[in-house]
Amino acid sequence: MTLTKLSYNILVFGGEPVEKSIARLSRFGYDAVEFVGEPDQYDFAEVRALLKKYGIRAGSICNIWTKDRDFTSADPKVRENAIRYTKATIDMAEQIGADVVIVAPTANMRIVRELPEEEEWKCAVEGLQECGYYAQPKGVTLVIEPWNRFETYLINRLEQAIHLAKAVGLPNVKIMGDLFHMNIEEANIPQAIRNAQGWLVHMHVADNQRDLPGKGHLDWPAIIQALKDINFGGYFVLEYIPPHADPYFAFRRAVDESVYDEHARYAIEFVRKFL
Ligand code: LER
Ligand code: MN
Repeated sequence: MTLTKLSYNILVFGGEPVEKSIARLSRFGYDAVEFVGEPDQYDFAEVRALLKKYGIRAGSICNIWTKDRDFTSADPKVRENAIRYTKATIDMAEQIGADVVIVAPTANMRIVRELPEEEEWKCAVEGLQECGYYAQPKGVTLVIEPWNRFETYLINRLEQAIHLAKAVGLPNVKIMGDLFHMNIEEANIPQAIRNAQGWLVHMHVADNQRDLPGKGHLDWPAIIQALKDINFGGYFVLEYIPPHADPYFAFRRAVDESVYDEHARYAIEFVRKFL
């Protein structure tokens, strides 16, 4: 496991001007930035210039899976929109120099199946294949993110994400783990990480209740050891999300900037103790 890909999802900085987020992460020693998957909200040339100015790189893009962006919706227009949207975020990745885009096969918080199981699976596989092919020449890897059962019914555990990635069958379609979701859905987090060797290339990092690492009861030495054992080399992305039923609420809320500073400082100090 390397220390060269420590990153932070700026979704949690409440939609402040992007320069503030980039400057903050650079100031506290992060290597990369995880951007919000809303291509229309960024000026790519400005982002490139800011990354250069603050000496930090773009790592990944956290796509936002609203109701109208859903690979397995019963509505073909919504399915097409998920593909169109994902391609736009892949373009964004290429434009700002990020090499990872996070994907999910259902809208966030859709917990009821809409299509017959076989058809749904076909839509998920074919939709991700189309996006995966599109991402290949741009040097972008798609990572499937499992969410807990209250945010999706379809892919809740790493092994299910691997099953889907295998069905997609492209070298640039892999999986990620989010420790908050894993704490709810995996029987044994370190074992799930070890079982995902070769597929697990990206992490979202929070404690059991989605607070900063070290503020809850996850077994950090065991988790970090498992990542070291599989030689994890992907982005290790802090994703602190405030306690709210809608995870995207973090993007809409605004708190005093000193709170964001304190979070970013605390998180990197905590993580560095283990690496
Ligand atoms: C995002 O990374 C996430 O973990 C979800 O809960 C919401 O998209
Ligand atoms: Mn996540």
